[in-house]
Amino acid sequence: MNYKARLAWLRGQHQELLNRINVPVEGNGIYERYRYPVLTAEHTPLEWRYDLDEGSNPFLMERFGIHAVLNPGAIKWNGRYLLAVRVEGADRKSFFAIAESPDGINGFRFWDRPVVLPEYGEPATNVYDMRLTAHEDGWVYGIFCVERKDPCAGAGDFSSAVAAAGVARTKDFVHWERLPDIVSKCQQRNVVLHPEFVDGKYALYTRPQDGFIQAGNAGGIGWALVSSMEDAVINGERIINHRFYHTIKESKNGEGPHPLKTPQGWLHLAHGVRACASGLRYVLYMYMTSLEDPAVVIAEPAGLLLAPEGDEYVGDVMNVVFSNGWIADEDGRVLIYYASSDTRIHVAESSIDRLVDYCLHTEPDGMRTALSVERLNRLIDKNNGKAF
Ligand code: BGC
Ligand code: BMA
Repeated sequence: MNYKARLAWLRGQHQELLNRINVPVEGNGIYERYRYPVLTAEHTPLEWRYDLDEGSNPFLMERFGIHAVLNPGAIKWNGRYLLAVRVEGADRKSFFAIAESPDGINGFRFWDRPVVLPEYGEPATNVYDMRLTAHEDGWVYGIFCVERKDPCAGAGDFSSAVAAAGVARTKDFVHWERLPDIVSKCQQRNVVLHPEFVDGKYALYTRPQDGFIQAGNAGGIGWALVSSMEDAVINGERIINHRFYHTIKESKNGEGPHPLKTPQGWLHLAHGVRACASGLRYVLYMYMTSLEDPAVVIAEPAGLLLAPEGDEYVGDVMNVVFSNGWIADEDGRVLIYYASSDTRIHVAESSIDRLVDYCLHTEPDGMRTALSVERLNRLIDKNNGKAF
């Protein structure tokens, strides 16, 4: 194809993708997935990927490869649905970019430019997985993972890294004020800011880790109060949602987006990881905490809420679903944004009522097979109109 024909073809393909209307797929009653991803690498603007000057790019080839879009923070902002997307280039570095949709499902479009995030301290090699929180102090905070090479890595070790929680805040999603990284004795990758003050302090969900990959002795979703976000120091955190042998969160777990407040308690979405022959398997699960004390778990349905299905299994990092963004609408609709296999972004729709029902009326894990069979028999008996 010559330059002009190829450009017309590229623009046509891009528009067709951007204008595709999504359709819900009936499912398990807890939520409905939508058939198509809401964002893929191909949704990024052509101006980001191509040099559109025939003189300097006669073959109209990609000059800035974009490989994946994943793990977005999410927020409803002035009636618009915004995602703070992790965009990963062909060079494996990721950065944040805002994508906007009028209804949260269709028509997601990237803003013209990626987020320019000011640096803090030793410049990061990578940043990813931003959680957005509109805090009652009036700022919108983005907390994200900041990854740097481990300064203690031996010669020839190009994998050891140190993960810390970076903090930035904004009022318009264009200008971001970078605050100091959160100081913590452990490595931290999944830190989430609770939207309300607790005892006059900022409350953080944390995920202390012994190393970059291994949860080690630490592990579990932690809870810590800090006096300021301008120099946040975690002095002591306690685990509020534990890992457990032979569950979907045996190896690791971490808070997803910040919890949603409901009259019955706080709804939490998290990821659980277990190891298997094909590597680490990431799934989503839920739990609920008390309104009086968001650090006290009041319900946790057995097992997973959402695992990869069909095409979702395939991608850069197989067998992964991950979520760090959801939006609760004024009418009770909940949009759960999740990425599959670290490659593309999907949405599943539910409601506050349904998720509360799921959490409060789905039985917890008995942690051993015999109790699972008892639980199943209780349900079968109920369905047969019998009681024990
Ligand atoms: C990757 C993340 C991943 C982490 C732990 C990082 O280098 O960018 O996507 O979660 O390693 O495996
Ligand atoms: C991590 C996360 C995500 C990623 C997942 C699977 O630990 O922080 O960035 O989706 O691994 O690779």
